[in-house]
Amino acid sequence: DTWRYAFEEAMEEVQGKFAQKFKEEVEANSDHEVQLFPFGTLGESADIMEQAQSGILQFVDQSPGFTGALIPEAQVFFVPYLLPQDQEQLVSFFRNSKAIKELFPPLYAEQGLELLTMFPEGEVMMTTTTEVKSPEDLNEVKFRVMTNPLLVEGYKAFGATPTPLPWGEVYGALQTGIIQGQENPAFFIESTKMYEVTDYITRAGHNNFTTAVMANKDFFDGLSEDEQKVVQDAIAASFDYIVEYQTGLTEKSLEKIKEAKPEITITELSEEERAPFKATADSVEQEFLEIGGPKAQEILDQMKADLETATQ
Ligand code: 6CS
Repeated sequence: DTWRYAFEEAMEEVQGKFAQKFKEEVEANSDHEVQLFPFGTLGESADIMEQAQSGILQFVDQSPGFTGALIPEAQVFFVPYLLPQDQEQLVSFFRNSKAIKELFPPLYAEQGLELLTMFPEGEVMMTTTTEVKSPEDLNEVKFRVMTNPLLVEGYKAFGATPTPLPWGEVYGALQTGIIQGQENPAFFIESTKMYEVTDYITRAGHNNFTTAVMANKDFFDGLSEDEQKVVQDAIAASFDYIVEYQTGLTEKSLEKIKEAKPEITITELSEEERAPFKATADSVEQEFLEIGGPKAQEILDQMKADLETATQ
């Protein structure tokens, strides 16, 4: 039979590449077909999540940036400067994290979801209509964030006026001046042409974009052990593939942006310039413990232990 899989990005963006690999693996190793639904074909991220929870979809890719509203603990990925910048350390964290492999799955299960994997999509950068070198520069900036309460708190701490919006509204909101900034990895800024409606790209090194792939839990529980293994093997192969696919992608994407818009200003903040942004991390972490649900402390502690192991 046919399994339906929706994601938050276009077919040739990172989530789409992951999904295409998953489809290829499942179809090579079983009699099942996988039908892919890229961004926009079934609605916004919140829509595809509802469809996956209700069983209309068998698989969904939704980022904690949106899931944080549903599973408060998933907001942990928005404590700034928590994840390492180093790609190898980052991947090692995602491969081995006990928080991801053991603590998060029961929280997703409560929402009718089988958490299959989480993976990184690249360093998050701010794109704005005015230059950002310090939190003061964000003072008058209405800054679009994903619909995640902790991300709102994080950008408040950065000095901005956070404006949570679904993805589909972001280009238009920048074009009309409703907002003056947003954040995303370089590949996404390039493919969605965010550089057309903003003039500055700022690398504060505050986060890496995390996403998650899930199955509807009743569907997954109803599969035979062999079928579950086909799914899990396909996920593992897609994880390896997507890590490899992203080698050099950030720099390549920034080059393409410069070609398309030579007048764009791309700034990597110095350690000194990053300091006031980094100084917000403790207060945002405190906020996470308050709004991050009953398991917030346990998740945070385990994440930190996992990160310690990954960065040794
Ligand atoms: O900012 C967003 O909403 C989107 N960013 C990425 C990199 N993927 C999907 C998400 O919807």
